[in-house]
Amino acid sequence: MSMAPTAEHGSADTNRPLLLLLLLLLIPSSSSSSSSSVAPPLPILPLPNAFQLQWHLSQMSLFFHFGLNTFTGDEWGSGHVHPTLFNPTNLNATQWIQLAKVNGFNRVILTAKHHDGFCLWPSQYTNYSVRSSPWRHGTGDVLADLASAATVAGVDLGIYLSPWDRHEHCYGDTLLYNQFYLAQMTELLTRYGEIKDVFLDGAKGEGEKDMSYFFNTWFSLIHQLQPPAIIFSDAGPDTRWVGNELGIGGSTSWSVYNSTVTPIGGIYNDPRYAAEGDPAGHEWVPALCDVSIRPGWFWHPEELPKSAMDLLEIYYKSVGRNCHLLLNVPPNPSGLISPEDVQVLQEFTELRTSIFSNNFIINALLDASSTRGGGTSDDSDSQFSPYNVLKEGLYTYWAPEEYQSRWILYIDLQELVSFNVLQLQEPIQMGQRVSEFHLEALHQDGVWKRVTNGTTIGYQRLLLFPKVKSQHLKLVIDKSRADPLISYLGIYMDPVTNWSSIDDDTVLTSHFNASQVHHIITHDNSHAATATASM
Ligand code: FUL
Repeated sequence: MSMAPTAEHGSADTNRPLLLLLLLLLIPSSSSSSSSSVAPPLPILPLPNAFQLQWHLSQMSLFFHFGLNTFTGDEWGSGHVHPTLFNPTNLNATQWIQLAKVNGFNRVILTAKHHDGFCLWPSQYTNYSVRSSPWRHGTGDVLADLASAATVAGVDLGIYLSPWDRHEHCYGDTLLYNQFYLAQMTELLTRYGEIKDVFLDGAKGEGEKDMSYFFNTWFSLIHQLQPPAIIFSDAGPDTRWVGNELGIGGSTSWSVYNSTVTPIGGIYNDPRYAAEGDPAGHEWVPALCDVSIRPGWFWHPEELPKSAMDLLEIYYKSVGRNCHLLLNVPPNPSGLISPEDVQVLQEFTELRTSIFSNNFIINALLDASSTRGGGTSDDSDSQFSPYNVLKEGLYTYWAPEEYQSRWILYIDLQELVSFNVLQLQEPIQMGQRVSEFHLEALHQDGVWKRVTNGTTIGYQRLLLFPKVKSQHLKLVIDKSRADPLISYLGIYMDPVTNWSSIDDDTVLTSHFNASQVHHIITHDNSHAATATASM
């Protein structure tokens, strides 16, 4: 009896090599030491946070300027127009939201309060609001309507709460007004579900009462009440103004930035810095391009929308330059977006779809000067394969081996193709890297010629150039803050846009309305302001 266990042990020992062999056969080959995964490269700081990443991915937002100005023809209301003028007969926020959704805008921002101080929600801190209007006998709430339409459609909601308030009597008293402003902000951020964007502009009329805004207190409270909210201002904290209201980003455009160089109010000292960003910056503060589809921000009967071609040009110069496009489409006095604006947006969408749904590179053969982890050109499944640039999304990308003297992607389109647009994307969750690149094409005379070149890529770069016909292309990264990573590459034909109008460099000067002067409040010194208030 005592021998039995030993005998059993003995037989297990005899079978061990066979068992090991079986085990080895059962373990997936990827976990064998010879082909284990290579870790991704180190991200390079600064990095976007999770909410900024979502914002980048959405690319475009719609802006709705609506309020008493819609009924008076003003752009900057005086703050003394009687609220009874606000009476949209047919307001339908679902129409606004559907328009956004079907045209590829999955975020919207409403002017909850513009400079005239009139509130589109029934604020308990003022009577100057929808509650004092005849609209729905004073029971209406534009923001509530928009919030429920947005929730149903899965569109993200944002608010614009103008710091400058021409109606509120405590405006000018730093302490009282900051308290008032934060009380209104709290209403907006606690009553309407998730708020994804808070838009703060710095406009203030010339000769207006001097006072300080406690920006740091505002930012802290906004992030406390709505952690996902992206706060826009001249200088962040989450996104920055590009410096013009034409929808034009810098042809060099870093999301990397130092907000201390152009603090709120300091943008006019260095508009180029605001547009271009700073590869040596320590913060992630990407640029936003705001522009109106019409000449004014509010709807006026005598004004017409831009054309779809104009919008496409703006798209190349904003979304195509690593910026987010915030396009204003103002509802009319009936409370609807006008048919001519609806038509233009539809044509704009059709243009984008017709150009960008046909990527000529989709069946190309790809190779690279090197691939991280040493994958070969025909190993299209390797983790950092050049073939990753065909897959949408930021998390699949081509990475070269470390310590290389050149970084090149080779593209064989497998047939002669005519094209005039290059699209590039970096996996920005790893930091923004590329600072110089160019594209070459092999011409029929057997000579490689430069097709186009650029500086930054970032979330997305679109370059338009004179039409080229070729089968073989080379994307060469000439300079980069760290090993370059490319997550998407597109080659398209745009038969409608004039490349020279896109190539034209940015208008880097600030854009003023001739009759009004932007005066930006420059101070955010809570202690000083408290002291002033108590004097
Ligand atoms: C500016 C304002 O003065 C305009 O009226 C508009 O709202 C624009 C988006 O911001 O600062």
